[in-house]
Amino acid sequence: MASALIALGGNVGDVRSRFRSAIDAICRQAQARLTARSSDYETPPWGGIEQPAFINACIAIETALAPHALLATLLDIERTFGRDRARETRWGPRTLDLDLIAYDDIALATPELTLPHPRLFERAFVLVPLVEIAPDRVIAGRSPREALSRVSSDGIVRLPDPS
Ligand code: A4P
Ligand code: MG
Repeated sequence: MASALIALGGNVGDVRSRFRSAIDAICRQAQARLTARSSDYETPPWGGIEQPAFINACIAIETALAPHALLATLLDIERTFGRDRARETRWGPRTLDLDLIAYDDIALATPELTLPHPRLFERAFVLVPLVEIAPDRVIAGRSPREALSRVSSDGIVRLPDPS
């Protein structure tokens, strides 16, 4: 089994309940066991496009799938939950975004998949939930805790757990 970190994001519709269903789908379809789940966070939109706030979270799983198969499963689940890449703009609004942040210690750069995720260390909306579940995991020689200390997390709010 391999250990993978996945970032979840979305800003259209009921994102928090979609996260719950998507995490169930990941465990089923990726032959995976959930080993950690962060809180949900409300985060200001990143990327310079005016749009509603996002909800972001991170999970850790143990999976039997290889990296490309895991990515294909994540893209499939995005589609199941209403994502239509043909209609969206880069960094614009979306129902569900699933990014593979890290997979064991594997580093690779193929047209479909780059590991670790190339924009991870610039994004407080990924690092804040990641610090909650894996503060000291070494990813490309850095830890989420150290990386977060170098970016602004202004405006990021931890949401209470749903009752
Ligand atoms: N791809 C390559 N490597 C990976 C990887 N490690 N994980 C490829 C996932 N996908 C990977 O994905 C485009 C392609 O990247 C995939 O088909 C896959 O083959 P995408 O999700 O459509 O990415 P994108 O929108 O073109 O770019 P990027 O940088 O991944 O954007 P995001 O992460 O999708 O950004 N602000 C806040 N606060 N919170 C957010 O969640 N999200 C976005 C969207 C913008 N602003 C945000 C947020
Ligand atoms: Mg993505």
